[in-house]
Amino acid sequence: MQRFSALSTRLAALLCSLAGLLILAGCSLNIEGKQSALDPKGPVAQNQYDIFIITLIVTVFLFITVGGALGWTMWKFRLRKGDDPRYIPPQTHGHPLIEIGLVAGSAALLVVIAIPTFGGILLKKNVPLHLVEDAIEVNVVGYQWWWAFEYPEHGFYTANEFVIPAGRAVKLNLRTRDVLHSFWVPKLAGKVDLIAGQTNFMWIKADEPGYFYGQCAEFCGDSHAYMLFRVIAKPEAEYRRWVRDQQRQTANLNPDTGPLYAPLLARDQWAYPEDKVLRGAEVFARACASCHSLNPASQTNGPNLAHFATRTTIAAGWMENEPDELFRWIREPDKVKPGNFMWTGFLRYNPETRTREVEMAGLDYYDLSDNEIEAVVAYLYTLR
Ligand code: HEC
Ligand SMILES: [Cu+2]
Repeated sequence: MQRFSALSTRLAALLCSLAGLLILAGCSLNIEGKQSALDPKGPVAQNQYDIFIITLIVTVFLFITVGGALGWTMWKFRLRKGDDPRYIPPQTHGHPLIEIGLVAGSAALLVVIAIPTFGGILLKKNVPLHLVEDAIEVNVVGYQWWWAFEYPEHGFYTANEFVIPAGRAVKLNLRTRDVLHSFWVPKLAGKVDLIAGQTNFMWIKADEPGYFYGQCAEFCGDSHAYMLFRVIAKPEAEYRRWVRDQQRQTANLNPDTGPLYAPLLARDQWAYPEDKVLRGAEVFARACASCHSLNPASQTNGPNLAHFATRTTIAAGWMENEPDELFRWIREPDKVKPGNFMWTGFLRYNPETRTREVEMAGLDYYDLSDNEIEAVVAYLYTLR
């Protein structure tokens, strides 16, 4: 019995330290890390950081006073040689001054936390007056497992990355097309959920130009962990140029005036041979256009690809936008992001046959050859 309990104590200690190590492995000591909320780069994130610090100070104060009092009492009233172990010192239970003091003290500490917290909630929901005039507006729509961004004032859509002018407030209207998601760019602001049937608001502002990493922060199905996005803050002039560029058409969308989806980029700027690019346009029309719009002004079931070549990432921030990665993504999107609708297509439940029928076929159905995929990669890089 003795040996068994010694062994089990050791085992428990080992398991605890392993668990502790695992937990620590999830932490980063790099305060400037890509998704660190401890490195605020805008007023909303700064405000939330300040609230965090106030809460931290209050709780550390509580820890030290309560823990200190406990430790001091244990030390002072410890059992000494010659003490009678049955002796019970006089009790203070029911001492009104101490009890009222403790209740009032705790309440006061809660108020210290509550005031800046309520202030922070109000701040986050409404762009402050001095920033309202210059603010831009972006509609954010969450899909399983990617993001659409619409610029309603300029009439175009983009996906998974959006550009904002540094120094100006950006009002975000958050909606979802399917399940709950949560919009989170740690360096610019805390999380706000995207909830079906309603629009939530928040605003962000990047003080300086920068490249900010975002992430869906509400479990939303198979590929939730791969539902990333980027916010790119640019100086005013570059932002304006970007907006102008994004409004431009990049492919010939009119079947009457030319071959379907012929690229509009000048031929001498194509990075691939002509026959490959034109074959790619055909593949796109056949296997991709049902889900992807090449018109910057319209949004369909998949990410808008009108300016795909100007983006830095693929697959909602999960891969770099470069040819090998793009090839792999089109060849096996289900391996990159499990459950992905680009592979499975969109199904619809038919109540009559009581089965799920294919409403829009995915790449699993099209079974593209490597040649066709290379061609469509060549074509996609003309969409600038
Ligand atoms: C059944 C609909 C569907 C079809 C068909 C389809 N896609 Fe997609 N595509 C999607 C969806 C949905 C996503 C978003 C996937 C994700 O990140 O979760 C996507 C993502 C992408 C992306 C990444 C975009 C980004 O910004 O992250 C590219 C590039 C792409 N598709 C290219 C293609 C090409 C090329 C074809 C044709 C060969 C094609 N897709 C066919 C639905 C489709
Ligand atoms: Cu999500």
